[in-house]
Amino acid sequence: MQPPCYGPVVYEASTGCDSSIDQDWQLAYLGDARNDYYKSFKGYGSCLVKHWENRNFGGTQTPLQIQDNDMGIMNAKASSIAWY
Ligand SMILES: [Ca+2]
Repeated sequence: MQPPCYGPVVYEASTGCDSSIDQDWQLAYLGDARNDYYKSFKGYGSCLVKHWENRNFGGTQTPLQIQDNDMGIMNAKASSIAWY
């Protein structure tokens, strides 16, 4: 059972992403309230976003995306995330 989660969440870093395709930020676990929860996302700060099915960047992963209004096989499954 997950705690309730209301509306969108924004993960904020001290700077946006740079112009090279390397990893700028990462989060090994989305947290109990966001784990296996959301079905869409949008990247900000010039960041491309990758999601993983499991914590610590394990399992199925998505390609780099700016946003996705329907995460398909990753709907309500993402557990870790990185920004490029
Ligand atoms: Ca998961």
